[in-house]
Amino acid sequence: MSEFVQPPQSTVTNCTAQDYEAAYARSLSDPDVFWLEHAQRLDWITPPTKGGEWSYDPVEIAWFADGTLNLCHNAVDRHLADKADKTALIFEPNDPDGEVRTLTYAQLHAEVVRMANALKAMGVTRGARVTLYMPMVVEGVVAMLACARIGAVHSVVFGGFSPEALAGRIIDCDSEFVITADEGRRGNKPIPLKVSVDAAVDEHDTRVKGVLVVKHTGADVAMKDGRDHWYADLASDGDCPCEPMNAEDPLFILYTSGSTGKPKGLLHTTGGYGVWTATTFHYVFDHQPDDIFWCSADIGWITGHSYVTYGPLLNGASQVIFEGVPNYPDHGRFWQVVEKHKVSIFYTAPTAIRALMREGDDFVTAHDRSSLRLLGTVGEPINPEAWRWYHRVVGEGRCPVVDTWWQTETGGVMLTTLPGAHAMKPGSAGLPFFGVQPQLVDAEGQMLEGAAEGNLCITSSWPGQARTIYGDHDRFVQTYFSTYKGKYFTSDGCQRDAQGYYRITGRVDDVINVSGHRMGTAEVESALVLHPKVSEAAVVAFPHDIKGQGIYCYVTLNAGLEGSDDLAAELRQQVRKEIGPVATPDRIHFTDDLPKTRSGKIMRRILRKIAENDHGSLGDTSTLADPSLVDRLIEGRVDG
Ligand code: 6R9
Repeated sequence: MSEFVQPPQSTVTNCTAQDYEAAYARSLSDPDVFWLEHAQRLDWITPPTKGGEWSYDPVEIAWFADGTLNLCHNAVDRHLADKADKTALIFEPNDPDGEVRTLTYAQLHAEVVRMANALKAMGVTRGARVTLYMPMVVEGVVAMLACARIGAVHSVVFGGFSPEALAGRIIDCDSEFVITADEGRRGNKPIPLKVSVDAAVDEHDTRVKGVLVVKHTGADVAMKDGRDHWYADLASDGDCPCEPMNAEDPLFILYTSGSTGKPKGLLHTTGGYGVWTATTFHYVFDHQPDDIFWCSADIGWITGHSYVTYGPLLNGASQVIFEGVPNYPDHGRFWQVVEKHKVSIFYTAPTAIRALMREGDDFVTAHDRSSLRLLGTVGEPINPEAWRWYHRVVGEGRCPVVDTWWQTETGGVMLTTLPGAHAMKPGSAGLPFFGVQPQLVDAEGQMLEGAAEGNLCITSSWPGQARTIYGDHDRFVQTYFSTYKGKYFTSDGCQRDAQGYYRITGRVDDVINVSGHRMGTAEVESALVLHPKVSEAAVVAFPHDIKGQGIYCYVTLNAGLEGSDDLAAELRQQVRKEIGPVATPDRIHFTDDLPKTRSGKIMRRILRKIAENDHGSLGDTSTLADPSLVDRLIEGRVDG
């Protein structure tokens, strides 16, 4: 059987294989002309005449620097001419019996103006940083757009972060304003957002002087006189023009949950980010006017910024905003929402796919998915097993799957197949998007040619690239441009096959070296989860007397199953079969769950420490979704 899965013959597509070849070649040979053309996807006040002006040594990056525009105008006002009555947002609440709220572009415009006026009434001015700590509701997207409208810089902090984490992010960018809600809802848990904002602001040395509170659940919350305002009290309908912004004016700051040190506030600017998200959305999701798009990411992450707020709305798309979680009230919730709103393009994370896969097919097949035509994944490597399930069961084998590799730092998709153009290879993200020049290098920075495995760098700039770390350009230079001088280093390991497809093997800090053989942890994990009883696996290194490093595997099983010595032996055999004896796991640790950040990323740092029997220095576990899991893991540690 070929490794490649052919896409279905499609009658409509934004990009054929020939189109891709020609456009990609031109994007490299003539990047300025190419991107100035694509810049025309946006409405400019002053159209740019300059393309990229950048250097990686020293690090200075600008795109379209003589252009002026406003991204809120582009996401909202611009569509009033021909799409005023088109649906922009369909809000699906946490509770399936709750009230669906649909906004046309005209209604979205009215709401954004009300929010922008409320921000002005609170004292927010052009250039001010505004921290958002919101549930996944319409007002979250509206607040981001309202900031963009008046030239304020939004910094969205995921609603699952603790008050401490929120305070750190408020202080780092010296934000004086917070937008929040009384409460959020996720599954059967209320999320006390306003209480957390109070804790962050009252117990830390912030300069916050205004807190705007959206009434969502109606929970009783304390309001501090002079500082806290109900959104409804400050909102007003009067005209609020879009502020003309330079292309290089800041649009937002977004903190990445750093594996080391304090979180980094990546800064994205207006023009380049707008062009990148508009263009990638159009091609990667093959967007057509009648599509109903749904990206399940929270606006607290870059995926929510680029493919909930900006990409879809810049393209005049109709999309679902979902407040809830995949397993409430049951594991069929995603597919029930797909059926209810006739979703045609669905974009989610591999961790969600694996979690739902383990619950069996019935939750999927109970719902009509005939509206779906395209599926996507993002956030971590997807193992071929989960890819195939997503493709075969969720997409009925009809829907192309785009496995999109990118980062907070890249602003939008960088590696993917295009749905109408390319065969797919389960487990491989695929090919570079227009203008992206990937390069694989070895540890010494030597460029590798052809089919190879190495560290993934990008050698030239692209419009959506982060410009700096807010307030710390040196750290930006150090983190991304100093390992390999003159190149952007992604910190991801990567393989390129003979067809030029890129497959991310995981962060390079996760590479295991067993007896001199390098192995991607994702590779071993992928082998483990091929076993029909395994739901998820996370593999880390531990010091090994003979081999240098040994392989320690944390394994979760499908619902209702228990680990045993026999099963451990089967799993070892499975890995030997898939990869080879060199990859044979040394230790298999059955666990009921894996430690994850609230965005669903497995926290390998913690798993490594436990595997190394070094629990004294577990570091910060406050971003864990379930902090009590750590003690259970330490107790269950497998030794010898
Ligand atoms: C968009 C987003 C970035 C890191 C990145 C990589 C991993 C993301 C991936 C993927 C394999 C994919 N990653 N997409 N790995 N295949 N399709 O997730 O941004 O939160 O900054 O994470 O996620 O390791 O370096 P961010």
